[in-house]
Amino acid sequence: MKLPLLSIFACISSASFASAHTIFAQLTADGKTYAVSHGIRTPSYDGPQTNVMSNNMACNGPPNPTTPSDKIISVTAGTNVSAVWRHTLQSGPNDVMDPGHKGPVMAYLKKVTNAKTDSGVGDGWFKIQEGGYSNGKWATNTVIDNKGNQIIPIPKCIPDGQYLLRAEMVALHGARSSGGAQLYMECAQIEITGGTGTAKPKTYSIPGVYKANDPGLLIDIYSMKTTSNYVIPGPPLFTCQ
Ligand SMILES: *[C@@H]1O[C@H](CO)[C@@H](O)[C@H](O)[C@H]1NC(C)=O
Ligand SMILES: [Cu+2]
Repeated sequence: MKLPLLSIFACISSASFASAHTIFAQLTADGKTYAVSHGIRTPSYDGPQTNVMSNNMACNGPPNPTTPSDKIISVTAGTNVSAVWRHTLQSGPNDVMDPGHKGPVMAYLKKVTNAKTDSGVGDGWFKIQEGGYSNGKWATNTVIDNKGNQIIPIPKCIPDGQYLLRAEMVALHGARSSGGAQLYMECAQIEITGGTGTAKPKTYSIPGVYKANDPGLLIDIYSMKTTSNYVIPGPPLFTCQ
């Protein structure tokens, strides 16, 4: 009993200092790490979204005001990119997110006509990366241990063109009650080239991919064992055959 109580206390106390949240702040693609906020709609405040039915589930938004970007980042299909997470836009690699924020990590793509202006709200999204809970370790902690890098494979088989890349981390320390899960997401504006263009991924709407009572979002993580099974929320992962 001691450890869970301590963990709960650590979360409450760190939250009161607002030291806990996180932002997908910059992107590494084709060996280049772009500047913070380059091609990403980053917010000035690092708070979570908690209403899974809100349009702000797509690419963040109020109460976290996001700044548009007029940049589009070129990405080669079939390579890995890295979504770089930071506690604030000024933080370094040792300040990613409070490690008491534990949960799944996911990434989605949406093909768009204009990556600079598309709101991202609605249908068109498919999931390209996910991590959950394995041997007692959460995917969020893997990202923290990896200096904030969320490694995302860009499928080789999809059509070239402009996309929104939505990277997401979910914190479940308060998820024992409905609406208690904290979802952090930003959208990067990318142009994929070199794809084979043959695949037609089944797509989903954001908002819509999550329900407040999904088993992966309404959960008491402090009652879990090392061997517990965790169901990652959202649609199935898309992979090229
Ligand atoms: C992408 O990263 C994964 C590890 O996360 C690695 O196994 C894989 O080989 C990488 N793919 C490429 C194309 O570099
Ligand atoms: Cu937080």
